[in-house]
Amino acid sequence: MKDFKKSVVYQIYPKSFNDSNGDGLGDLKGVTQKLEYIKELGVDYIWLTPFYVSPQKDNGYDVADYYNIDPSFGTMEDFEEMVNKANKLGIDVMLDMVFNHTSTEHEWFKKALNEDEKYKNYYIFKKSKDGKEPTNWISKFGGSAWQYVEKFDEYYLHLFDKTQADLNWENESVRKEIYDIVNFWIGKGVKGFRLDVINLISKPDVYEDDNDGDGRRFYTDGPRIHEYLKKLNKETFGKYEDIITVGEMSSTTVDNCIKYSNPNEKELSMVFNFHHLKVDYKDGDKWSLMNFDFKKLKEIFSYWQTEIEKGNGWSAVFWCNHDQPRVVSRFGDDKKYHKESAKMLATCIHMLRGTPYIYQGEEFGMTNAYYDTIDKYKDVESINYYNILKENNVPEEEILKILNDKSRDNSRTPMQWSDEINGGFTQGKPWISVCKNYKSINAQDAIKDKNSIFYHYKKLINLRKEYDIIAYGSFKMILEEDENIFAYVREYNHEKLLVINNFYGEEVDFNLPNTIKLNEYKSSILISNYTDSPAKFDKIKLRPYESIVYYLE
Ligand code: TEU
Repeated sequence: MKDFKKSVVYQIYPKSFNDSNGDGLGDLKGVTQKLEYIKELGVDYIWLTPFYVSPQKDNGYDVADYYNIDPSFGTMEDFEEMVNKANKLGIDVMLDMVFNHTSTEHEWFKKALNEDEKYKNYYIFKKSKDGKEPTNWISKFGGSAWQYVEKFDEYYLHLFDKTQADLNWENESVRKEIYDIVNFWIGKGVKGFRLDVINLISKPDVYEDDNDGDGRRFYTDGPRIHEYLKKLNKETFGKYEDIITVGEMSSTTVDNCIKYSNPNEKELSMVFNFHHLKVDYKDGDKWSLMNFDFKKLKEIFSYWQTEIEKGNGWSAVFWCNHDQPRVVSRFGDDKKYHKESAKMLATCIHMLRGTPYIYQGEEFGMTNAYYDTIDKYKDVESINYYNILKENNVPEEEILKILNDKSRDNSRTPMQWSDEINGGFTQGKPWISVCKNYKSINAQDAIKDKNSIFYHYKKLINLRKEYDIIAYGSFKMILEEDENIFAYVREYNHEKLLVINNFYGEEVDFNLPNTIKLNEYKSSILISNYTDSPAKFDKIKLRPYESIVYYLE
């Protein structure tokens, strides 16, 4: 059985991964064709973002039928073939489950609109208040979180797009439907679940205005969340020893995170939190331009690593996913130090305490999209915010700059397989434009070059299998105040790891603090992004983005 602490997960966004039939959209057969490539990297699981029947208003996070495959992605046979082949290669499949909301095209919602009381009670309909929305809550994609339905003279809640209606988890029938869905997919041989925005499912008893924010404090880690997760666990995946789960918990707290992931609580295996990915939000606003706050990044990592460890919880560790800009463009240098910075960032995240997640293309340093016109963007959130910023009279040029940095489409450009047309993603017209740098940044070149980012990731994945300390060691940050270096020590039994990362494109001196006594240890370099990093570590002149891991025993 796989130990999730020693495992690495590879995330696939099927729509942008590989198109097998030339319609411009990636599909499941396309995934199957590339499984050998994934196997070469050495990961244990693939997580696929939603491919269920969906009108695709939010690229599949608006599910209209949880039991069937959207025809644009293929058929159930294609799915089964993919799982079989993956399993033969030793890779397990993790699915993405969207249970906070359904598409308004889901049969349940259609029945609700048809005045079927049973199904109306699957969703959250409320009367208006003083001729206005029931509360002043804001949707995550901009605008009110309530949509008016004239027929009922009521509003329904949608924390995301207005075509994504929130489910009423208070209703036991809804919960039962969800158990059935999860059990159905377990029956198909699925070994993992990523639960979309799962800490938003428990809504408050009373709906009131939020005078200090957008309403999230009322429903994030809501009143019955732990009860719901315990029940879900018991009725579904908790019955099996070999199924892993990860909850997407955007703004959760450390205490809740521990509860979600401490094995005694029987909720989930681990949690994604996003606090470290908000260090370039000016005053908390994603749609702003700001250089990332490095010290804050270090502080957040250190705090979460230490607290989760104390509480015996477990984290998913990651830089990238389908909602985030590309890490090498965001926290590295995707031009002058493309290789060095991509490798440094990889080492930095893989050496933390937690299960690493790699997002397609990250393993060879795919960059942001750098689209220069608004019509290239496809993402509902990006388009909504483009309009909102326009209404606020922000100049077009600045909006495009903001989107260049922040849009979710930065990670959704087609996978760059080769230097062929469309980066080898499709023979047809891709649903979203390919990033222009595919001729120099692609999987084929990375595979050929033994010194590539790809092989650095491969090595990191192998090291985790070989060295227990990477999975189980404790974490302690050193040089807290340093403005260029993020360094930390991991410790397990008699072993230690000293991890040193220069986060900038300039040379910087590393001086091991006197308080850390490492003299009596025998040391060797486990991994580095320069071929000639020094064997001695008490004083080092670190080169741009240099990253070294010393193993001490
Ligand atoms: O995302 C949840 C979420 O809140 C974000 O990461 C969101 O994309 C970001 O805050 C916007 O700034 C999940 C999915 O990963 C995302 O793709 C879906 O759009 C969303 O849920 C709704 O299902």
